[in-house]
Amino acid sequence: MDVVTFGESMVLFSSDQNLPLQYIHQFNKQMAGAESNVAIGLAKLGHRVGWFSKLGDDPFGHYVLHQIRGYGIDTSRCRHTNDAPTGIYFKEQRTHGKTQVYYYRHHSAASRMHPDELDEAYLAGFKFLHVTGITAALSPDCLAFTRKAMASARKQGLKIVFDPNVRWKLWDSEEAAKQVLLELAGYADYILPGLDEGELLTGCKQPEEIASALLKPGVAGVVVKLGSEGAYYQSEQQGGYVAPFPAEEIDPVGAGDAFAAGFISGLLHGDELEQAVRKASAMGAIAVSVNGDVEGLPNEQELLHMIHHHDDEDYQNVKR
Ligand code: KDG
Repeated sequence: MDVVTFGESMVLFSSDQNLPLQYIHQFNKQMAGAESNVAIGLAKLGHRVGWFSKLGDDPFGHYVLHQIRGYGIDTSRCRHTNDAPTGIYFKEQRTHGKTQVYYYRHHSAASRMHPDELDEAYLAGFKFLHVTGITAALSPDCLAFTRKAMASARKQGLKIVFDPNVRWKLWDSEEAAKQVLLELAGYADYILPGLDEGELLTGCKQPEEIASALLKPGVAGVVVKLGSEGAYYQSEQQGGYVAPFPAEEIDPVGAGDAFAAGFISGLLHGDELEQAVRKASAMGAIAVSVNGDVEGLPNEQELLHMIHHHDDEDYQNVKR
């Protein structure tokens, strides 16, 4: 198997009405979660993926599981519990590109993932582990679970891709987030911060400085996501900027997850870092152009078509 990831997926209620949440009277029901977004992105690109979590033994929990399983993702290690409900959240989109989320996930089923429940032997069947900093912020048990999964994956030879994915509504303080996320980054082979996250972790403002600060021994690559400015990547041997792919920003939520999926897919194909980051950027651009986290994500052929089409149009890869 190729990639395994774990984390909380929730039922998402969004609306076609561009109104403050309190005035919306019609919602669409969807499913979303950063890690399952990555899993779905990778599955759509043809990779063999596993995702697990703890879901409520409730209609929403069963809905989430069926959705993810429907993409051909292995959910065999997912658990249900009667002790807590499946998390939900609401998305308010006042104008295109301006999105607010409201979580109802405190004490949710996923926040009860316990380290004793981790199936370490299952991890051994994968090449990559993808982890986000969201899980660590859900509860002390989830933090312990995340530490154990990363340590175990490292010991068992999986490559670890870590996305800090700071969700301020989940952390008590900047200091708490920084301390935990830096610790988790220490387990990773590849670290994918956004510019703000990089600044939080390192105190540096420039992508080059952020990448250098995070590129400790054992880290194979750091990629700083720069949104509409593209991305900066760095390894021991190489570093450079990848220009953005053009995108009409409709819904930015999920762009980082699509980026991670494109990046890991590139690595699985044996791409050099730069090429993997280009795939990641293309995926991010596709994700923001569609309302919904995963609905617009491409298959392998569509992704390559987008990249080559861009090359044909004299795509300039800005390297410094
Ligand atoms: O990255 C997209 C996620 O933010 C969204 O799917 C919900 O997992 C989510 C979260 O914790 O915010």
